[in-house]
Amino acid sequence: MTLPLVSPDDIRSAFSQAMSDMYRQEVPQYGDLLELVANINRATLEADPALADRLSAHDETSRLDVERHGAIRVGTTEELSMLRRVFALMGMFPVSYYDLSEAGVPVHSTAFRPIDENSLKRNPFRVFTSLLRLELIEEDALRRQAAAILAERDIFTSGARALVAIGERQGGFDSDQAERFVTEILETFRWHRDATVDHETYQALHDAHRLVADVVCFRGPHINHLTPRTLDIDAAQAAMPDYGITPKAVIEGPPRREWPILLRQTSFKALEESVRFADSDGGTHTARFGEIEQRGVALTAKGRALYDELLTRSRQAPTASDNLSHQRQLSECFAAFPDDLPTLRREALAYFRYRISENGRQRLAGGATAPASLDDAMEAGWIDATPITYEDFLPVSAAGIFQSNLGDAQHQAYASESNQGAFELALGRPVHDEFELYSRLQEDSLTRVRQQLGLDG
Ligand code: OOG
Ligand code: NI
Repeated sequence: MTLPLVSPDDIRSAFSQAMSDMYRQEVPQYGDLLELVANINRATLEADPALADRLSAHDETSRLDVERHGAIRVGTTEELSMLRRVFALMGMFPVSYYDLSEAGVPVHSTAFRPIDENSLKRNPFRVFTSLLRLELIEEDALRRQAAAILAERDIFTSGARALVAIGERQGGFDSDQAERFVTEILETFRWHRDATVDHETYQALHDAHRLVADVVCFRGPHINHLTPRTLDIDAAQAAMPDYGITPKAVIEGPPRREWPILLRQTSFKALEESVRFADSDGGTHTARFGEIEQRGVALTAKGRALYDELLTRSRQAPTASDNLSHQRQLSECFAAFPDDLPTLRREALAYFRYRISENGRQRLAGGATAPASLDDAMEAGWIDATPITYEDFLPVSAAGIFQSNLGDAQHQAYASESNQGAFELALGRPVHDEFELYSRLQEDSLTRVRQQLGLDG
């Protein structure tokens, strides 16, 4: 007899909760961050009933309470491809390629996340996953040494490896296996204060780049932050000191808008933690930090191009180091970006989810005939269009987050090409294109509306 299989959505939810519980134990400030964000979200929803209605009409209120993303950094192609298999069993798939080498960080990355509508609604847990680019370590001997150290470790427990094989063979897990899977996989993300190398080796790798030491010198890819989602990041940034947290200087990403776009992020400085080296020497290492994000509407390729252009323009002006002036500067540049839903939609700058409005539903029930085209139905109020939430990351912001947690030393851009091909080879499959995913969500919603209104293609 075979037991029924548990939904990958349930496994992802259980894993995300277990990770959060573990991280709260490891980094008590993370608990303060959760409390701050819960308080801000409650106050924001109370002060803005229209926002509260919109979120609950789309079942987004429940996902908000469990929503977070984490980040890890791995050292080898085998580690990356095994993670891909692990995440697939939780319904998480690699979306987008991010090249951070341009920003002086020797990694390239993807984000594992759910991709279909119901899974996103249930729990959109994401993990930003970076692969160290050893080839960017200049010194031959050090590069070879780093590779040799990495070759020695296994970041997965033998139980985890066995369960992945079982899960793939069965096409999922029964509930007992799912529970064990979560427990075993959690071990990969745990913090180890014992480094695998002596102090001198750590220092040499650290001197090459602090990130190299972080990836190479420990037993596993400790989760380095878990980020809750706030509905008002300006309020969160302002409240951080009240909770004993010092935020990074500026909020990354677009400025505050009537209709938030993409992703805005802030973080607090990495903790300096004591570690023990293999030669019993003691020292410190900074790896883990805190971050808060606010998510807005996903932009089309056209909208994204405009975002990138305006962001580049704002960065050409002398950059302000305090957040208020930075935000003022940004807002001035972003005045050129439309900030009302009809224009965002008409100019195809953002993605929308369409559905029959309450009004349309009543008219249908009353026997009225729907307008002959979608545009007419839209115009006549039969259809609601709501922004589709951005589920991904922004490379410039990610670079800013990496940097503010790598100490204040600025790193030169690496003179290397971005290398999506090599990344996908390491991963064992191509990454999904985020624009295709959003566009499919939009198209699917339109198809449903057309069917309901009896309009043809
Ligand atoms: C990842 C930094 C990127 C984000 O939210 O943009 C990131 C890392 O530090 O490993 O998490
Ligand atoms: Ni992050």
